[in-house]
Amino acid sequence: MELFKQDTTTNILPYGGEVIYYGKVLATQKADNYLDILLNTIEWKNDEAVIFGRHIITKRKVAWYADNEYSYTYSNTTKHALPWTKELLQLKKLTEKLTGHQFNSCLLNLYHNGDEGMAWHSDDEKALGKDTAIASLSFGAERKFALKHRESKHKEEVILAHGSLLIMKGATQSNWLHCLPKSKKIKTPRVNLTFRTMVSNMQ
Ligand SMILES: O=C(O)CCC(=O)C(=O)O
Repeated sequence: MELFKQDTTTNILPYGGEVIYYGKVLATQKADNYLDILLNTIEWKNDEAVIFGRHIITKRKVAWYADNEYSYTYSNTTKHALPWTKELLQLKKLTEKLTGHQFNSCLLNLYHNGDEGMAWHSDDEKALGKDTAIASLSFGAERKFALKHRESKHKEEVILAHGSLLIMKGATQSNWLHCLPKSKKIKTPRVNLTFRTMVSNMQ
């Protein structure tokens, strides 16, 4: 597999966590091929959440794959993991090789266009353990990814390219929120894979 060599040592956070953006780790043609396969083979479903007693169904679609048939609860709804597809396993191995971290699950997001995004949050559910590493592979439309410190409100931004890799680790989830802002300019889809390590609440 063709890989791009990047300087992987630069932390884009000034303090309180570690976020490394590797840039493009897959050649464009390879990334195009994965995007096509992911759009067509993943069991995409609209995401659901119960917020202040209201049942919300997002336009953004999600899917959840893992080593075992884990169940995972966030936003007061429970998701059940599907077994890895061939391509997801290939991408998990690539991510593990480049980051040096191991993962046992992947939450995927499909944003059909820039009308869909993700609000400020941190991935601090109990099932993920405290401050575990989360690696994010991006395919399709380039989108801005923003981080905001919980106390100082300091912000950092990075544009996530097609075929790129980013990792959040250290105390990032404890100290920083992240989001994917909406943008009227984006007319094409983006698929994001976040590789995670579940440590509890698995059934
Ligand atoms: O799509 C992205 O890059 C962000 C995804 C995200 O924030 C998450 O899955 O927690």
